[in-house]
Amino acid sequence: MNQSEELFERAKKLIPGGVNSPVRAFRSVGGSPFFTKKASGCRLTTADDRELIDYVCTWGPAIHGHDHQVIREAVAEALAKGTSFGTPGPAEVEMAELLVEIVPSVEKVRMCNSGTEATMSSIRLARGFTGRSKIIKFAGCYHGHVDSLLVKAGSGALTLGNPDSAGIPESFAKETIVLPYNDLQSVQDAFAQSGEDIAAIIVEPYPANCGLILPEDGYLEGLRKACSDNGAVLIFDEVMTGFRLGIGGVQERTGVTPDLTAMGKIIGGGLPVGAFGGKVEIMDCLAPLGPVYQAGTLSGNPLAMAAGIASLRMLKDTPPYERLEQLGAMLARGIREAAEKKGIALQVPQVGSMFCLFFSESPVGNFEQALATDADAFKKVFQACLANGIYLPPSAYETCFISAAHGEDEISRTLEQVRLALS
Ligand code: HOZ
Repeated sequence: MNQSEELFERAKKLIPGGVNSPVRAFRSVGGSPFFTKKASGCRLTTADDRELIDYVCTWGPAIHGHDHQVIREAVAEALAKGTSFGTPGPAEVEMAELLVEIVPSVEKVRMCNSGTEATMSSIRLARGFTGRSKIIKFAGCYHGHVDSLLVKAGSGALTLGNPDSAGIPESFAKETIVLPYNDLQSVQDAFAQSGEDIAAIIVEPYPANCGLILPEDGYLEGLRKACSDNGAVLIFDEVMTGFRLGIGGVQERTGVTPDLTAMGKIIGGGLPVGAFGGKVEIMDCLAPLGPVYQAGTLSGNPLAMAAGIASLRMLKDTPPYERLEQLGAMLARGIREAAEKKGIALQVPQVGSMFCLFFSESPVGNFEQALATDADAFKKVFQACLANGIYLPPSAYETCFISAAHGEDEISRTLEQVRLALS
């Protein structure tokens, strides 16, 4: 037994499934997960001293690569002043100023501790603001493990075949209208039927927890119009896409402005963080100004703020996006060409530093089509790559990420291994 296997055996005795987040258990790709003892740049070092080129990037946050010196130094400086105050601190103001400056739709913002808290608080706020109860979400979109949003959800829920989690009372799920992504007619029909009750649409503007799905032309604009026409709040969950697909996320890329935005991952620079923000008249419904309650002992934590501010400042001062787009396109093109040569039906949707592998004859535009792709073929490629030093996400329904620490050498090495794995 190697070190990782030994650790996993110990973990399984004490932690359900041996992991603190289900996809990490490798259930859908087989085998036993490796344990990481350190990470630097675009590489992970396993407990068994294997080096892996990392395409998970801690599920998105590590856009600068792991253990970036600037972030490390910012955290060290903050650490010397205390780890948590339970009072407002200056870094929270700086973070708010940065987020309002960067994210087009954000006029006011509240910090929290995870993407799940950000989406959970966003829908509560939308309900409090509108006085309505129903939420529209889209099949395959994942908004963290919030009760009413774990319906036809992507990510680990989908990976493990439980897109509708147990433990959620039917009465909660009833408040969630689940519609197919990329189908505007169904949104219009839902508003025609229950418009008076619909508080919000919540959407990952580019769904990235069901593989990577891109919106058809006019789709996001159509969601915007449907909300505006019906007095509902449009919530973009940009936990994955924010600060990654351009500094202002999908809303900057597409010019479609939501009313509220859920954020996370990159804004913590690798520490636990979330935030939600948007229009002043909605945000001012939050306590202590308004009646919608939301709170957190560690919200605005000084270490997380320091890491996040350092991360955002680097993105502003030396934007990596053009280079990430080039690397992403190079990798996606290379994988497509390799599959074509071998006569393998493979779709590689890519935008900027995000991409995924869908083993399918035709492009994937929604949850049903993602489910119909060949997850076994992904499993084989995943295992072959892992055996040869390349770590792809351990699920056919997660998205791969590239960081600014990846270079052409790593991309070429990855292509070489993917070519060999595609057989
Ligand atoms: N739900 C996360 C990916 N979309 C997985 C988080 C983790 O396992 O760390």
